[in-house]
Amino acid sequence: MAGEDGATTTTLNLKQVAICLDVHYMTAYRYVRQGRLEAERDGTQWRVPLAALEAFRSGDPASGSTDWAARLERCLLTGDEVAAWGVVDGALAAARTPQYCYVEILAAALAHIGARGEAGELDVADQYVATAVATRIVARLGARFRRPGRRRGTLVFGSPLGELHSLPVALAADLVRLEGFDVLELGANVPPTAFAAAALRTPRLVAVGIGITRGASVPAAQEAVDAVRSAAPDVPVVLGGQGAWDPAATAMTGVSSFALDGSAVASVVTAIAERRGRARPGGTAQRRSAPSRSGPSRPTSSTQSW
Ligand code: B12
Repeated sequence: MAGEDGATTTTLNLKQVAICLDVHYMTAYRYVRQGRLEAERDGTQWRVPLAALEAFRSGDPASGSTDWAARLERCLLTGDEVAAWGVVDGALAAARTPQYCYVEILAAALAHIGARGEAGELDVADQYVATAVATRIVARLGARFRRPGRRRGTLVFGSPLGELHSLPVALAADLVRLEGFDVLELGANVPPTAFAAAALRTPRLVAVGIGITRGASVPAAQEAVDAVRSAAPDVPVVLGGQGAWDPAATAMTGVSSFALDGSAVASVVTAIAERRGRARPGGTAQRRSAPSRSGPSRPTSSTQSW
């Protein structure tokens, strides 16, 4: 297609897109804001690649309405909260569950942003922009994880000193809330003493969950585990997050369960609660042995009786 200066152009502005699609300018704008039509920001303007317009016109599902994670990723990177929520809202309207939105859409989009950052395609500012929008999405979507009715006990969740990845713990906490548990969230960069104090003062405590996203956080996580163990020896400690995959995590002591991904979180916590429920009438639950692991270097999402 020829631009105003006669040169060949590979992108169109929204007015041109509206003409091509035979829709109002505002409709074309809405397609972009909803993430349905791929576009790049150029100063104050949106530019739509011709290939994206063709994909939109042909209804190609890979670039159209169903690739939620890719659409959300674009909105996260442009810092567009309204459009980002539009994608999540669209997924909910298409009968995707809140868990699906977290694990298959939001976490997938963030993982892809991380991979692109590692490949040098994005810079570190992109991660911060994406995080700011993702945090607001979690705040809005989080309400859907609250369940009325009988409570199954409380968990204390946080990330240890030096670990600044707070989003993964926030998502994990909501996934557990959906199962009828309450979660006291401490956030990120939490000192060992705060984990211990929270464990001591929380009624109906099921477990303490420590989240690490980097292998470098294993020593800090160990200090947190030790602090909880010495303050409240009977309380199970769950290690969760991507950092729990690190080989160094397999050498940690005092960890009763690992929850390595979003799909494991709820089942691991439920298994602990059920065991503790059974153990209570007969007295205090006792620690038995180290948690089971499988595979040469990676712990499985597993639980161990206490
Ligand atoms: C967003 C982000 C950031 C944000 C964090 C903001 C925040 N408030 O959380 C900022 C920009 C601050 C950041 C900083 C850094 N980051 Co960063 N970050 C990411 C990114 C893109 C997304 C993380 C995320 O939220 N994922 C989504 C969550 C939901 O998925 P998840 O982690 O798998 O969590 C699920 C399960 O693991 C489990 N779970 C998680 N936690 C817990 C806890 C418990 C108790 C339980 C039971 C379960 C559980 O349930 C979750 C729900 O499904 C990742 C990329 C990636 N692959 O994830 C990089 C990534 C984690 N960062 C990385 C790095 C290197 C850094 C920095 C060192 C440098 C940098 N790039 O800026 C610093 C370190 C800061 C520090 N000291 O901690 C690397 C880590 C590599 C490694 N293995 O060590 C990654 C993988 C990027 C990459 N590919 O290089 N980061």
